[in-house]
Amino acid sequence: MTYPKIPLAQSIIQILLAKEITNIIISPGSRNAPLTIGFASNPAFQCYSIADERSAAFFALGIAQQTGKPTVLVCTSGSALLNYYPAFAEAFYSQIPLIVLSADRPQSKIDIGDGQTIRQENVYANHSLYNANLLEAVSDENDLKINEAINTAFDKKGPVHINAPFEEPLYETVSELSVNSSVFASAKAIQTISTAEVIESAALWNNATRKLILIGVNDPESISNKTIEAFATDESVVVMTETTSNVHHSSFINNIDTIITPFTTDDFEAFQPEILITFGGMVVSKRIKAFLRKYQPKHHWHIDTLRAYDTFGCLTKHFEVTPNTFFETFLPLTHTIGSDYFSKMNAVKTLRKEKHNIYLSKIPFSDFKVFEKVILTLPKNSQLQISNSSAIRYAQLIPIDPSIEVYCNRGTSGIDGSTSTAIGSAVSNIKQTVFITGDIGFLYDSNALWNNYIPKNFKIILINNGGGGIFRILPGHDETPVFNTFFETSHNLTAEHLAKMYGLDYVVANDELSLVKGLKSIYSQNDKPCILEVFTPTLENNTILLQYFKELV
Ligand SMILES: Cc1ncc(C[n+]2csc(CCOP(=O)(O)OP(=O)(O)O)c2C)c(N)n1
Repeated sequence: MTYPKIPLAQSIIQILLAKEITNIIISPGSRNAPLTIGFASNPAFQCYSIADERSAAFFALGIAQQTGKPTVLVCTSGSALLNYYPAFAEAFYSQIPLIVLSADRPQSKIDIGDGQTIRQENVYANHSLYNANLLEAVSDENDLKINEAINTAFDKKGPVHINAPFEEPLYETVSELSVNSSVFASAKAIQTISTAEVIESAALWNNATRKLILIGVNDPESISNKTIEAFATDESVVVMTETTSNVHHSSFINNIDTIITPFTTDDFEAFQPEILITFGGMVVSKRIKAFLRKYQPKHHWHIDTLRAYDTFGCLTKHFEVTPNTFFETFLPLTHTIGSDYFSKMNAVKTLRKEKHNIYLSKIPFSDFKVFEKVILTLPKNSQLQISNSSAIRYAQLIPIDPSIEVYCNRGTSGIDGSTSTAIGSAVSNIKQTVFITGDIGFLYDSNALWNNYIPKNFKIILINNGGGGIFRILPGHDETPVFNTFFETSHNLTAEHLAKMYGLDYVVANDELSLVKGLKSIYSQNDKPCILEVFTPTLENNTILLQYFKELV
């Protein structure tokens, strides 16, 4: 076996291997040569070469999102590691484990005029769960820091930074290891739930006639069927699921905005919950957030092993266990209470469904129509990756087949890495992956296509509405040159040449007929990844969407 000669590089590689972390994304550089040589020479590691660090980091995020294990990013010194920051922040807020391994010069070479050096230590301090600032010589202290960083990424499900200084020569190798690194297990305590607290909460629950459960970003199949059924059969419980929650039941509300946007003050008052239980990550629906901030529940309990955000300004309890653990303890202590909370909301749901269908059957070709067609024709058991921002919002309005897993970078809601994340996820996932994106997000992250790993069955559905369509939907839209230039960033670009340059199939649709044909065509071939670019009418999309909310009553 070939190993880097530098002992510190050997230590890092050995400890990662001992902890079975094997997905390594390497961006080119010289300072990181000891790490690159070490990882690439060892068949135990699956190494990916991606030149653009911003894209590399989102690609790594996609892999970690699917595997649930930390993915390692390796880069050179200087500005390289700053380009990881968008994905690093996304990983922090989405609770996805990432390990950034940045090569550095020794501290004595920083800020003395040496080339390609910046202050790398603690550079992600605001969003990093652990910063291992290593010293050049191998030591127990270094080993401890490396172990701590990796254990933290696992236990706290988020990004960590290991900064490793290397002095030249960087490319020398040896055939025997010269270090014997120490590996420490995590000291993670098993989380338990206070029985007294659960009994107290169950008593409140049993007397409440209006209980709302709101589920944000969640891994597929993570909530037990028993819990789902218990919610579904309680007439005092309304469950609202976001598309990214990956939780399904026919009695749950999976189109929050469709239900509550037309609400009057009376409707909101009647819907105000006494108890709100939330679990899962970020919530997309702005309207539910605005509602719960204004009509606050008396009790808001969040269930998550790690974090609880006070999103609505009324958080009263954080149960630091998994939802399944919580409900397994909690539900046996509860009983039902007479209530019309569910039936009233269910009547609204039935009405909205009817109006939704009428509206969609009469609208012309537009973003909304395209989302309906695209979502309804997604292959069963596939994985859907969606970009920000109007894409995920449209997707929340259309029912998605429960066999389809849905993901979106909602940690920071950035448009800067959705394509790279989708490709990373597709690489480490055997399911058919479909990625729906807007044009600005797609063009922003076009370097996502610059790698050799895009699976042949990867499909991009690019909805090109000539700019940032979201800004036409948000309040503040005014058809002025300032709006077109600085908000919408209006353009006439297409993906045709990018598709050609990167060897992807390219199909165009610009009306309903060509869309249906295009969708059929992309799903019928799997010998090349492809882009279906759908052109929609810029000036009509927002009017059609905004009118929808008016016709739901
Ligand atoms: C990195 C980053 N920069 C800017 C934004 C603000 N932003 C949100 S959506 C959006 C435009 C997205 O346009 P497009 O991808 O075409 O999608 P559409 O809204 O048309 O569906 C922008 C610039 C962001 N979310 N992330």
